[in-house]
Amino acid sequence: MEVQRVQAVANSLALATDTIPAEFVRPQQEQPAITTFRGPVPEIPTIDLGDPDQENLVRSIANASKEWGIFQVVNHGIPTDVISKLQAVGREFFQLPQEEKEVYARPSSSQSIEGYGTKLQKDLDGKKSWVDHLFHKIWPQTCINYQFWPKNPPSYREANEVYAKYMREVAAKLFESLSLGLGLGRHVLKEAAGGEEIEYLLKINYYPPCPRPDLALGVVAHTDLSAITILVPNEVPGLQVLKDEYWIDAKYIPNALIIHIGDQIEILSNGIYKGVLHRTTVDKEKARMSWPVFLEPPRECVVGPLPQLVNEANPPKYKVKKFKDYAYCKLNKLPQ
Ligand SMILES: O=C(O)CCC(=O)C(=O)O
Repeated sequence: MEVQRVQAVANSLALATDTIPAEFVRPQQEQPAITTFRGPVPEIPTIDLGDPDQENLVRSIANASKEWGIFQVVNHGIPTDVISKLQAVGREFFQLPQEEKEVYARPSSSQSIEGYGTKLQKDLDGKKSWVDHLFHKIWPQTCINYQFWPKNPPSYREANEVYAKYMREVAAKLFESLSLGLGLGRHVLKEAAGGEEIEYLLKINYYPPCPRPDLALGVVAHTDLSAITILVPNEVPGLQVLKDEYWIDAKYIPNALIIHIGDQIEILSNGIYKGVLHRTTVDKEKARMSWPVFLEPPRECVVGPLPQLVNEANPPKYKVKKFKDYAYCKLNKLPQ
């Protein structure tokens, strides 16, 4: 079956058009023009990861994860040129002719999410999202399938390997602070999420310019399946988070990383930390891109509320289950 890519749909629309195919028009209760909050709003916290005051850093990360489930980090230690190269090679991949990108298409028979693609299922209401993507794992080495790493541009592999190396240090620091913020030992949370076997799944989102950004959505509202997600955006804003029932825009901060608390940290912390509900809007003139890395427990890892955080006054709020079973239910929209 030939899958139509959103990038091809966008290219086929006449330049001056102000319509999009009906399957991309979201129902009114989701349309960004109607549902985005346009008043004074509190800002997603920005945290200095280089803060020498360790207690302050832990407190800031814990508070942001309790109140927001999302924060931006600056002074994270990843050099600017490492991030720029990651972005440049991803951008070049999406600029390749369609048939070159299709070489990396996710095989329809595949059990894995890896590869170039477009969300195949329509939503329950029959609607589609204005975004294409490329998924591949970047760590640990034993999980990597280079079949899905573009060979063009030739520096794609090196740029991703260098980014993965630096990004792992950021991940380690986040896990430690989150663990200390729960009053636990610094290694507890990372070990519970799979330790050295945690899988780092990179996704590149490509949101083509859209003639009706008021009606369409990129990625629809969801929380992440991951433990933590570490995201690099390009300069085109579009990420929105639900805070106190309002959809609010995330500010673009050059060179900052956006950290999402995912479902697995919410579960391990027995709901003390919150997985953030988020979605993306698209732009009329510019392509938006983002590079989330989902830090996921290995498939067989059993995840449930940490016993240290559960007692009579705080009974477990979540089931204990293997990550693969949690993922299956989530992806198939089944109750957990
Ligand atoms: O593009 C973004 O900022 C968010 C992407 C996202 O939420 C996703 O790919 O799951």
